[in-house]
Amino acid sequence: MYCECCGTKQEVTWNFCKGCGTKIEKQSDGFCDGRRKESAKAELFSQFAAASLYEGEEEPIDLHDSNDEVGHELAEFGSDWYEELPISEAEMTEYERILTESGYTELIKKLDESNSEWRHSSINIAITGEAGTGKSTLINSLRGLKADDAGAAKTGCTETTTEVTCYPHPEYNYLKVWDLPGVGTPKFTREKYFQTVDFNEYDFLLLVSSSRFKENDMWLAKTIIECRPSAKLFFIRTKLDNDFENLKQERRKPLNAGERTMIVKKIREDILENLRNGGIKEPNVFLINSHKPETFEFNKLNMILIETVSDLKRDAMVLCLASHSEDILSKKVDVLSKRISITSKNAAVSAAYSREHNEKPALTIIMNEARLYAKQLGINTESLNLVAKKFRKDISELKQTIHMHSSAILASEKSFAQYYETFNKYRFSFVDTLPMIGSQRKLRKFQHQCAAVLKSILNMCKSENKNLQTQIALWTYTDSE
Ligand SMILES: Nc1nc2c(ncn2[C@@H]2O[C@H](COP(=O)(O)OP(=O)(O)OP(=O)(O)O)[C@@H](O)[C@H]2O)c(=O)[nH]1
Ligand SMILES: [Mg+2]
Repeated sequence: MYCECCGTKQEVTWNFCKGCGTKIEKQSDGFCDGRRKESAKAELFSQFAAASLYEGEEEPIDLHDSNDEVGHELAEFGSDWYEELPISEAEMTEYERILTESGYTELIKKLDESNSEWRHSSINIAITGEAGTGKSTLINSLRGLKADDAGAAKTGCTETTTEVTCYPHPEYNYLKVWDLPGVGTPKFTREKYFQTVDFNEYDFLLLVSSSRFKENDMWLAKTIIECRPSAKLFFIRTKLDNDFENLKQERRKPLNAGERTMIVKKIREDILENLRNGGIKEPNVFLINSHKPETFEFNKLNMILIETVSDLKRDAMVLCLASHSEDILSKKVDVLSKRISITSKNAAVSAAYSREHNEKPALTIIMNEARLYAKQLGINTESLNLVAKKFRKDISELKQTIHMHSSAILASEKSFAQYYETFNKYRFSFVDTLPMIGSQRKLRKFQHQCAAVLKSILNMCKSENKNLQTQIALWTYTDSE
């Protein structure tokens, strides 16, 4: 029998709780009042509690980043760096229903869905402009591709776009970039343009030019602004690097930083004047080199896409953009950190309901999440291989230079499980034997442990990315010498 108030196990003959002094209402089934209702669910969690997770000495010690002390109430198991999501009674009932009706695999699928909603967003970006202005190259850059990558849009003077073509992101296919022929091509005359193209279907429209915008561009922009004032229309001036190359050829002395800034300013003013003269009052202009998205205003363009996309699609937008800049990286880290709460909750639930009553399914969930971190922050093996190849370096040398640990941890389930185990600082105590409180405590400790592992790997990936960026900058500088 257990005290309803503090959960302490009672002697059958006692009328008062030996822990807190509350009067014990004796029940025929041996549970005090509050406990009986929960006994079925407690049984499920007790099975999980029996798993080998928290075996060990009697003396409890804290988890990483935790102020917890065994003996405190469960309410104090909170955390200052992630929101510990409670598992409500309604959720537990729902989990049990799915488990009974459809089985464990379905339950895992449902948990996964709750954390993958962003993948169901749909983000459509339309790119239009005259032939040869750099539409296809921009489409590739927005998807993090080069022209010779699989699935890249064909580029070059002989590959003129004649049809509306959709280019989904190679991995996050909810991002679709649409190649639209410019106005004035035989199939896309002004008269026919809006019969073929419905701008309501797109989240953004990027109007591209590699010099000044032409009459047809202005007509298109004005018509869109008139029909749909809320449209997110951006003017993209490509091939800025060509302007600099031309200037370089014309001069004897190289341009200094001040002169370069002045030139960008002048080109911007010229484009703004060009658009205003065409009747566009407040144009949003970005000057870019699509071959090198880390230069000029490509980052600004990415950031405006993130900021102006609807709230529901923002996280999805952040995760599908290539990490060309510190701004995007920091947005990515924010989105990934936000996911720690739900991921650790799902991991804990998946372990609690697994047939073997162990943490293996949870380890899979958090390892997949940790691998997503490495990928998003550009330090997975695939990304590092590209960097190593570009700078003609050996991949293992590169890993050493950036003090890389994450790749070894994420290499296999075994290595990940070992790392995970180093976060298991919890030691078994007698409170853990209590049917409800004990199993709930362990569930929450487990949730906390998963979150601590995820946080640690995210920080690790972040710092490895920083080291990588420094190294890339160094190699780029050395190469240009
Ligand atoms: N230097 C430089 N070249 C670029 C840039 N953007 C595109 N190009 C080059 O310009 C040429 C045409 O680019 P595309 O992306 O094929 O142009 P497009 O607008 O898709 O052309 P069409 O499909 O024919 O209308 C290619 O050789 C690209 O490599 C840029 O920002 N800088
Ligand atoms: Mg093209």
